[in-house]
Amino acid sequence: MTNGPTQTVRVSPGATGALQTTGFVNAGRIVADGVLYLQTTTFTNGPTGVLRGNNAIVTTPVLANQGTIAPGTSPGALSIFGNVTNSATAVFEAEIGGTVSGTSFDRLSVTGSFARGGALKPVLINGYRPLPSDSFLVLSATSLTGAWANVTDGKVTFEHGTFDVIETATTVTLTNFTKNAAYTAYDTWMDGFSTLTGASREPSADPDGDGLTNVEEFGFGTNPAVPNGMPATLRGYIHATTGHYRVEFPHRKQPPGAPFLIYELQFSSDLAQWEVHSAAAVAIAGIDSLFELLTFEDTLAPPLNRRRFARLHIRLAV
Ligand SMILES: [Ca+2]
Ligand SMILES: [Ca+2]
Repeated sequence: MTNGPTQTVRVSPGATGALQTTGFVNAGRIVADGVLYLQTTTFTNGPTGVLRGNNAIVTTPVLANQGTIAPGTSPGALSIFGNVTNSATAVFEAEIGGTVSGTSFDRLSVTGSFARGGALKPVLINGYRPLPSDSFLVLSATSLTGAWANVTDGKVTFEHGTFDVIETATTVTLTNFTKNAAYTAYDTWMDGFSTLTGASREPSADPDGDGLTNVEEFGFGTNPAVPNGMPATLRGYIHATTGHYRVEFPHRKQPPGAPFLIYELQFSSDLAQWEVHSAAAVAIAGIDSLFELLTFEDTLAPPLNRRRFARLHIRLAV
């Protein structure tokens, strides 16, 4: 029996549910906000499967995880009564948005054995950035075996930076957070906008509702708390001499060899197929100490008697 990739099985708070069949493969989402009993001969959380929830999973067979175990429904505490194994594709996702266990950061408690495998994936949420002295006990089990593939020399590197991973025979704790260069630059810029707090500070957020995400505002040098007119940021035209399309936009100056922002320019003739423009800028003009105006030329040769579109993806270099 299978839970399909687009399907969700949810046990509501206060409720009890049971899966009673021979073998069961989860390819979708199982949310244990109540108590879920796995009374199957085998139970596999497949590579696309996600186990979540704020309550408990009681498993009769070994819970074979090939997918994601993510306590809470962002964030929370989940208990597993039974034994868990993790294969190479497995992910243990620990959301961290504060220092309160099971409330503002994730906690998984396993009463049996937990065989580590695959990836340990910390995720910082709601704009929260831990102090180096903060520690987060994200996993406990009666016995811990195995190892995560992405923990090296007692450290895990993830989107925002690095945690030390302190592992005992029964617990896993994340501490000594060190921010990477991209988030250091981004957060320093964001600190200049005191009205933006919590989740409004995230790179993907658009708190002023102007269609530019915060990371795009960072890349263009616009104000993330004040709506902008879009045309000011990306201008296209046909160059009088070369006859090629050109696009120009303000670009934050980067440390040589160590960019903290990635600007990816793409061209299209039909808005369906997009080509990444990999050639260097044909012109660079100074704007101020932080920004320069970059000009790129489309490779499509004249005559240009058809439509042409450009778009720009800006993301942090992590
Ligand atoms: Ca915006
Ligand atoms: Ca804005």
